[in-house]
Order: sequence, then structure tokens, then C-alpha cells
Amino acid sequence: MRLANLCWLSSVVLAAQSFLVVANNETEEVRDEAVKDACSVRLESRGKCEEGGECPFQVSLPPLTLQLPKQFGRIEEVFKEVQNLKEIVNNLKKCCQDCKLQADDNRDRGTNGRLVPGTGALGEAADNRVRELESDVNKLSSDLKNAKEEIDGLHGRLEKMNLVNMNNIENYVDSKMANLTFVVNSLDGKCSSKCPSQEQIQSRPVQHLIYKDCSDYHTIGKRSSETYRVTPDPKNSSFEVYCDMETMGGGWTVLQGRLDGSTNFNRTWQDYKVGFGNLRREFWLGNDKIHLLTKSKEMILRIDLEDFNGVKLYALYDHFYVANEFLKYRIHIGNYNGTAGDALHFSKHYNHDMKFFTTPDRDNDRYPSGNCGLFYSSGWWFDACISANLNGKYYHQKYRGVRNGIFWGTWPGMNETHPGGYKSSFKEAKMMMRPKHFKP
Ligand SMILES: *[C@@H]1O[C@H](CO)[C@@H](O)[C@H](O)[C@H]1NC(C)=O
Ligand SMILES: *[C@@H]1O[C@H](CO)[C@@H](O)[C@H](O)[C@H]1NC(C)=O
Ligand SMILES: *[C@@H]1O[C@H](CO)[C@@H](O)[C@H](O)[C@H]1NC(C)=O
Ligand SMILES: *[C@@H]1O[C@H](CO)[C@@H](O)[C@H](O)[C@H]1NC(C)=O
Ligand SMILES: *[C@@H]1O[C@H](CO)[C@@H](O)[C@H](O)[C@H]1NC(C)=O
Ligand SMILES: *[C@@H]1O[C@H](CO)[C@@H](O)[C@H](O)[C@H]1NC(C)=O
Ligand SMILES: [Ca+2]
Repeated sequence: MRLANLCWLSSVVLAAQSFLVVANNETEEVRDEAVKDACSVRLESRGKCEEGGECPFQVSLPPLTLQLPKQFGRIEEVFKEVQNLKEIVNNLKKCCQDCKLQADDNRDRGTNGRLVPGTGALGEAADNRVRELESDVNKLSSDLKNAKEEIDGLHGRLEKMNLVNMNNIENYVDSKMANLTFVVNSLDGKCSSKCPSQEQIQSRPVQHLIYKDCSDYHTIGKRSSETYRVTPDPKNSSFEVYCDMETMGGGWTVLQGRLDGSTNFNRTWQDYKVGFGNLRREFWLGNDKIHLLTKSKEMILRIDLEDFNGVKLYALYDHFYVANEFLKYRIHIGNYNGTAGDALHFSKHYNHDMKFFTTPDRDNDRYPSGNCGLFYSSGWWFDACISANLNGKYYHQKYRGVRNGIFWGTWPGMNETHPGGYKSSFKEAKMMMRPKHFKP
């Protein structure tokens, strides 16, 4: 056996033992380097070869310096990465234990300390706990729902007798529900973001509590403005609404939108009752739905307007309530704040607060000799008749004649007479509500 070959062999063995991960091409480079070096190797026999077995030879190698290709430096990095990975795995394990403990804590608080000893593998135990927690929360939620329904029943009777405003009690139940929702979701988020059984948990999401309006979706972390399904009154129907999750922190349930004239607002009582248009563009949500939403929580109203010069102003009212159909959807609006001016309480003679809803086919206004809705081709809470009318006709530019366009009487320059009697309208209008006590 030639020495050079032996040298090559030993270096290959060395390379193979220490650097199992190295690619073939790199080992070949090792060989090339090793062959160049002078090499004194001793080969001694240590006895007889056994039959069919191995021969006891001993190979003594001199100190060997290998010029390793630079790629070997990466092995150190790989080791570091493995170390990091180990730490991450340890952290994950710890996290899961924390998570488990927290689940226990919360479950205990929720059910007055009914503790089930932990058994089985870690993932399975955590899984069971989440499942228990879910069922506890669902039970609590249905209890609350029942309580809420009873309260609603009572509320209805009391409302009839004109005795008490149950808003405080409703708010109390609401805040409890919000609290519960918050706890469930924070737990859910914690478990599913870091623990190993991530996918199982995600594929079996906690059955969420009732979302009464857009602020509840905001509370659970929804941040995109789009349509969501809400149930303001658990014993009544649920329906789609458009949520504005951007303006002033978000959480707004939009009840009206104007932006291109694609929807006709000269409509009947029935149309305004149930709503019409396209939630993503121009629409009226519907007076029944607006009633349910404003009844379920104490709401504030925000109105956003933009004129054709690109001026954007807003009006904010710290209270907003629309009564039911029996009371002709009478509007209640609170104190004004904002930049667009308080056109809803314009003056003693033009005041939309506490007015009934009027449509071209249903005259509930305060104008004795005609129907404001017919005159201004709109459904609105007319006085006799308007200092504001956001459901007026959509004009793409200035117009003449009856002031039946979208109108906000306190807009800068709005009441000036333009040459030729032209009147200005609005490019965009939007009305939306949010619970008064909501903190984005
Ligand atoms: C590795 O060697 C093979 C042939 O031995 C060659 O085709 C390939 O390009 C080489 N790879 C690198 C990264 O040098
Ligand atoms: C939920 O209620 C608990 C105690 O009743 C309270 O400590 C906690 O701050 C509440 N959480 C929220 C989000 O309201
Ligand atoms: C609004 O509708 C009524 C019928 O309900 C119609 O008489 C009137 O001309 C319409 N107004 C406009 C501006 O289209
Ligand atoms: C649902 O709400 C509408 C609108 O307020 C109301 O007319 C109706 O009676 C309610 N239905 C129930 C079952 O409460
Ligand atoms: C109006 O709203 C602004 C911002 O929300 C607030 O700082 C201000 O105190 C409010 N003013 C009144 C009179 O409510
Ligand atoms: C326009 O309205 C303002 C109050 O908002 C009033 O002071 C002014 O006199 C009005 N101008 C005209 C021309 O009516
Ligand atoms: Ca009238």
C-alpha cells in the first residue's frame, strides 16, 4: 500500500468522522490538500489475522494539519444555530407550561376552584384544559345570554310602563360579556401563537360570544374595515354591517354612506325601515337595525363630510338613539363636538333632535302644509323642514332649484348665494355610531 494512498485514506476517515454533514465535493478538496503534504505513517501488525475476521493492525499517524476549505467555518455557525434552536425549544416548553398554568388559573376563577389534576402528556393535557375552558366559557356565555334575554324581556315590559331605563344594567351585562370575551381571546391568542399543538387549537376555535356591533370586533383584534355580522339584540336577528376600523381609532358601525350617487335615496317608508343599497358603497342600514343598535348600547354618532373642494369636516354627537317603528323612529342626539358645525341643532326653528322619521310616502314632519320628504326627495328626521339632510339627492356638481341635495346647513359657505342661484352639494357623506364607553 502506497503511503500517499494511506494518507488519503486516513484523511477521508477523519473527515467522515468529524464532519458528517460535509458534501462530497468538499471531502475531495480535503484529499487534495492532504496528498500534497509529506507524510510519515507507521503501520504495525499487532498479531495474527483471525480467520474471516479483522487483522489487528495499528496505524500511527503524525500530527496532521489539514487546510480545510472555508466552507467548514459554517459548521461553527450550524452549531450555534443548533444551540439557539435548543433554547427556543426550551422556551416553548416553558411557555406551554405557563400557558397551562394560566389556563388553570382562569378556569379556577371562572368556576370557583374546581381543579382537575393534570395527567398525560403535556400537549394532551393543555388540549384538555383548553377544551374544558371552552366549555366553561360557553356555559357562562349562555348563562349570560339567558340573563340578558330575561333582562330584555323585563326591559320591554318596563319600557311599556315608562318606568325605568335599564341601560345601566344592560351596560353592566355588556361589560361582563366584553370582559369574558377579552379573557377568552387573550388566552386563545397566547396558546395558539406559541404552543406546539398550535394547529389543533386553531382548527377548533373557541366559539366566540355575541358581537353586538363593530366595537366588539375591534375588541377581539379585528382591524380591517369591511362587513361583519352583528347581533345587537340576541333575541332578534343578526345582520351584516360595514365597520370602519380606522377613523378615530375604529370600532364604528356605519349606518349611512354616500359617495357616488349609485343608490337612489328617494324611497318609501318600507325601504328606509329595512335598509337599502350596497354596504360597501352607498346605503341606508335600515331604521329597524339602527334602532336595535342604538338600543343595545349607549351610542355616539359621528358624521363625516367631504365637499367637492376636498374639504373634510366632521360632527360628533355624544349621544345617539333612534326609537322603534311604533315611535316613528324618533331621533335623540346629544351634545355636539367637531368641525362641521352643529347642523342638527341649527336653531330654535331648525332642530332635528327629537323629530320623527318622514319619507315621501309617510308624513311625520312638523311642516303643516306638506311633506318635507316628498319636497326634498329623502327620508329623514325632518323638522319644518331642514338645516341638514344627508339623504338628499346626490349631485355630482353644483345645482339649482329646490335645495334637495345632500345638505349640511353649517358648512362653511353653504348658505351663501352663488351667482346664478347655484347650490353646492357633497362629494361624500358618512354616518356611523360607536358605543360611548368604547376605548379604542
Ligand atoms: C460537485 O461535484 C459534482 C461532480 O463531482 C459537480 O457536478 C458539481 O457541480 C459539484 N458541486 C459543486 C458545488 O462544486
Ligand atoms: C375583568 O374582570 C376582572 C375582575 O372582575 C378585572 O380584574 C379585569 O381587569 C377585567 N378585565 C377587563 C378587560 O375588563
Ligand atoms: C321622488 O319620488 C317621488 C315618488 O315617490 C317622485 O314623485 C319624485 O319626483 C321623486 N323625486 C326625485 C327628485 O326624483
Ligand atoms: C326585532 O326587532 C324589530 C325592530 O325593532 C321588531 O319590530 C321586532 O319585533 C323584533 N323581534 C323580536 C322577536 O323581538
Ligand atoms: C371635543 O373632542 C375633542 C377630541 O375628542 C376633545 O378633546 C374635546 O374636549 C371635546 N370637546 C367637548 C366640548 O366635548
Ligand atoms: C350664514 O349662516 C351664518 C350662521 O351660520 C349666519 O351668521 C349668516 O348670516 C348666514 N349668511 C347668510 C347669507 O344667510
Ligand atoms: Ca307635514
